[in-house]
Amino acid sequence: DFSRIYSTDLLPAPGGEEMTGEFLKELVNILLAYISKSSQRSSKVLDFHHPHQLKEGLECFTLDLPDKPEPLEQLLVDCRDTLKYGVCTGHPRFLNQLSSGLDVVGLAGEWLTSAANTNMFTYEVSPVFVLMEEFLLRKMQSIVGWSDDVGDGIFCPGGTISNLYSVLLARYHFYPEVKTMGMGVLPQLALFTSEQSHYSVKKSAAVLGMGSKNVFMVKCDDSGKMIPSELESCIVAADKKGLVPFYVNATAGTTVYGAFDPLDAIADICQRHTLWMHVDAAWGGGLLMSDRHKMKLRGIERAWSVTWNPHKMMGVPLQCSVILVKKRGLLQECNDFGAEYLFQTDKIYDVSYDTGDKSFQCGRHVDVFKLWLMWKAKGSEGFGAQVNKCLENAEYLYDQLQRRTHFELVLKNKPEHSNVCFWYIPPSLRSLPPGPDRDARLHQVAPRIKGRMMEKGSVMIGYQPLGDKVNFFRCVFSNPATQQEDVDFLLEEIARLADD
Ligand code: ABU
Repeated sequence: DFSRIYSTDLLPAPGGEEMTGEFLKELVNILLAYISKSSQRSSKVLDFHHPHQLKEGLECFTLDLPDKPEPLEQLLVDCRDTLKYGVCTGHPRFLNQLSSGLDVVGLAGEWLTSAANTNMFTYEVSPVFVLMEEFLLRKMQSIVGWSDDVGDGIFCPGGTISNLYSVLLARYHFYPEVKTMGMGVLPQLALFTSEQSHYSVKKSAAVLGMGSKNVFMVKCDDSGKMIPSELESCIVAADKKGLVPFYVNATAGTTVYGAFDPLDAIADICQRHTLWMHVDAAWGGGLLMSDRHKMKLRGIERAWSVTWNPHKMMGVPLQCSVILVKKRGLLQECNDFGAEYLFQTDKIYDVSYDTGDKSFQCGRHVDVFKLWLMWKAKGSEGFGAQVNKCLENAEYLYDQLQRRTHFELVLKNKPEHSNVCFWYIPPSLRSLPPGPDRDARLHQVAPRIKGRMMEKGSVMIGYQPLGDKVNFFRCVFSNPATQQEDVDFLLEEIARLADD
């Protein structure tokens, strides 16, 4: 009974050890019930409420904050309710996002990280985590294919920030004086990325003062891969306009189609024009763990920098993202300001391990431990098997879509990654001829079905329009809990919910 117990009764209060243990055990029970429920197919993926409903408060759940302390009993109820009204991203039928699943060892890693509650900026306060970071970055660099004498990197908050680092570093590599003198020393720079790439490349150009209009969107083929000859034409055209090309982003695993750009051909072009080649492998990087699929990233070893998100295909709890940089020392040179209150040079240990000044953040969360612990638990082979399983699910869905009536694939070829894109054609549209009227009506189908899915809470899958294509479903597999029966359920549920 926690109804008369308050947070002030917990450690570090004298004698608070027993109550702290009881409170944490109760919390573990709540989490265990949640994890167990999340893995049951009979339970809902979500219990949807509109924002105004959650804001107004439901049963005993309110967002209001009190002036007086509340007992631990209420806090435990709040914990339960917070999970109740959230989305079970570990549920086998959560297929909505590139990051999904609930890895128990990863969760344990995150708990330990919070208990340690430290900061990645100096060896002084994070001796073990700093060395783990160095070790894991080297491991990932070697998997990318870089030799031991090159390579650097840092864990950072998500793929967008990793991509931002790549643009920042490329600019600093060519124009180091920008760090002190600012934009005035720069010519009008041009960046290149495919029309299917992540929006973070444009965002990086905007954030770094280069302007999103100076990002050239290179045409892709029908499967969503950048066309190398189009890249070269764009570079030549930008040059003729008086801009200075300096950076190319190639994508290994695009967000919607899961397409892999031809990295070797892009590397040849970058080499010819002396351009920084970045590979955004936020989504596709996980395939490097699989002997069966890693050849899809052939040429990644020629990149100057790489984004890779273990929180996506490798199922590490959010967040866990790295930027790998081939040129050692560049991160430090580009970002360091040597704040004397933090990065003193006369410490008792080798201060090159105070790696925090490589980052443009100051405080930095420890994202490395959960990945390290999961790697120990699975081994590289376990991650490989996990990736293979997700891609097998994608192939199964692709086969089913070909077999079943009233579904249409967006891309005719077998998926390269775990993305499978498709339309469902409801009864009222089946007799309509192709054309603008059918397209306009088909555009409304996926959002309507998705809305019904969310209200029912049975399954979650994403949708979007893309280029000239009206709204279609995008199913992605990164959750090891998902099985073929969930794929069958998804297709049957879509047909059920599509009732006109
Ligand atoms: N680019 C972040 C991931 C987006 C997604 O989960 O669909």
